[in-house]
Amino acid sequence: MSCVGVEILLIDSLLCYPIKVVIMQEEQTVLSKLGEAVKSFDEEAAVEAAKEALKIEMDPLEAIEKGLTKGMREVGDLYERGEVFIPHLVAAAEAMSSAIEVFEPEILARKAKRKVLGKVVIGTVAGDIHDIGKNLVSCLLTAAGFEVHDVGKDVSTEKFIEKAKEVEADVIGASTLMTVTAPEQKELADAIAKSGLKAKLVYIVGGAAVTPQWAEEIKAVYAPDANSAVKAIKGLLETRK
Ligand code: B1M
Repeated sequence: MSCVGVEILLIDSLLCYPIKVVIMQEEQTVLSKLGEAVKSFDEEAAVEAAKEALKIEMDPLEAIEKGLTKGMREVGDLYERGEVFIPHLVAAAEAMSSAIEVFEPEILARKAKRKVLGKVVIGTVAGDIHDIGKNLVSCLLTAAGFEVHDVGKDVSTEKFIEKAKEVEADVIGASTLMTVTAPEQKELADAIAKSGLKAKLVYIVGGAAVTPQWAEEIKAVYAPDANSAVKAIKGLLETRK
């Protein structure tokens, strides 16, 4: 590269550096607003902060993970320490869900237009009504090009199997956030084994109560978050063709 070229590059990066810093500061402010809105159970503020995030063209997933989810984890910790109670959890969940609704169209707009990558049946296991994380996984899978059949929360093993047979699923995904309901994932694993469903079917589990060890024990695939769930499913379906 000529000296003039190097000079232009240098000037360019010197000029861009302050702009990048300003953008990062803006993003940090919005992330704090998202987290604070969830922690203060403020649905309106959460929606406003989500709209602000979109306005400054933040990655919606980053905003959800580093803003909303971070705030929700802190609320969960306060609940565990007896500093907030169920109505607070409900209000925090409502704030988070409403903000996610603002992000969803943007996430889905990024959907690649190509043939369906596979059919996924997903739900939260019987006895468990936590569905924010599961909804996020559903949304990302849809955006990635999967045909998603979301059977909802508190779903019996029979309903998972019935739906998977009906749609000829390639994947069953089960979410759970509570240790008391984690055994439902094992029940589902056993039912899948006996069901006569596709031999190459991928069974994937996730949720705050799930560990890689538990997934291994029940012979399921583990994903710690929505993004890795999409990556794992894509990779496995590709290799199992
Ligand atoms: Co409850 N709750 N809650 N709760 N709640 C937890 C889970 C808890 C850890 C709180 C605590 O004690 N610290 C605790 C469980 C303890 C345990 O078993 N270890 C708990 C409890 C005890 C309860 C009740 C029993 C309380 C009561 O009534 N006494 C009750 C349960 C009722 C029932 O289900 N039968 C209850 C109720 C509720 C609300 C209804 C008030 C509300 C849920 C609202 C809703 O979901 N619509 C609620 C909330 C909000 C929480 C916390 C605070 C936050 C959960 C959340 O939405 N996180 C939670 C504390 C915590 O998790 N630290 C807590 C944000 C979400 C994005 O994360 O769902 O983990 P998460 O999803 C992640 C990953 O896990 C992953 O991807 C997502 C991120 O990308 N993932 C998957 C999730 N599913 C996946 C599936 C996959 C792959 C990845 O493949 C299929």
